[in-house]
Amino acid sequence: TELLTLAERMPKAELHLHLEGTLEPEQMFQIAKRNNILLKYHSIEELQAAYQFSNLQDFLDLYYQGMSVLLKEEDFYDLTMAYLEKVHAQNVVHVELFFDPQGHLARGIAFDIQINGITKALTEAEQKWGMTYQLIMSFLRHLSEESAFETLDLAKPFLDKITGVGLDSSELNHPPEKFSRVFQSCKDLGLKITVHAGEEGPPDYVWQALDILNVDRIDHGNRALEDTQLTSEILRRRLTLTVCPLSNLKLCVVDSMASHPIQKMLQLNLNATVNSDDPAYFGGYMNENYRALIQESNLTEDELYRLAKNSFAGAWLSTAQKNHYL
Ligand code: ES4
Ligand code: ZN
Repeated sequence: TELLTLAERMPKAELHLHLEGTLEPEQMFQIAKRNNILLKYHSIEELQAAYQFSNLQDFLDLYYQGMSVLLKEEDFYDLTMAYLEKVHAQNVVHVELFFDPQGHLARGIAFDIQINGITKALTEAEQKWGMTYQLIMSFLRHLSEESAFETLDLAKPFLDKITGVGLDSSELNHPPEKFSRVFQSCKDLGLKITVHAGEEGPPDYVWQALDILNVDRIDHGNRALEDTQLTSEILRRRLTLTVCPLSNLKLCVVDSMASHPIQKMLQLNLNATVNSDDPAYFGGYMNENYRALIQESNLTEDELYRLAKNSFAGAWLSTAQKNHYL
């Protein structure tokens, strides 16, 4: 319980968070109602009962349905602010959040509606609490290279608000190399790169993230541990892994929290961090992720500190801002 208190109180950065994955059932129904959208589920209980996933795709099917209630700038603002309030109360002082513009563009929601609502909440949190942030635009990997390029074009007027780009959605059969040209263009525009790799996909997809996309960070990376040369290369490049314990449990990436590889990652000296991924769907925010790890493993005080330190070290902040936190 001392470790629990330490984990809750220590300042932390969250580096792997999908904004659309913070949509709590209550808020989903509230926004659906004001937008006159009829949900497939008739009650919060009925919706929550569907939150049982055997794999990533099971979850994604619900995730795309859920986000379909988001129509107006105000919806994006309210969603973002609700998340920021929750993690501010958990001593998260820096956030780097993903949004999935293609998930909204497909429904006719313009890029400026999305990004203006999100950015309004982020700047308010900065003014109110001194919270710092970065915004990451993520491409949906089940869609085409052409669609990713179109999305990048739409983002160009807003690049002052976007620090980096990501790659998420269905990993299997959509390897990083599918988007090599898109990420080269992103790099040419000065954007940072992080991609989901090794969540369900094989070590080869993590190799592609490194050698073809030249990523600045890896999201998940669990399966990199299957290849010792790969872990050596991640270590050599000092790349941060944004690990998501409750997500891994819910999506059956791990069999149990006790068998979660994050402690192994730390023992290998990898820069692992704790993150919530899609907290409204996976059973908790930052502190609940730390709690689950502490309760189910023998994580030490030193390891907890390292996890928090790694979160700032891996953040896309200037050296001066990092030193402030470190
Ligand atoms: C995601 Cl957990 C996860 N994996 C891949 N893509 C995603 N999008 C939102 N959550
Ligand atoms: Zn994710």
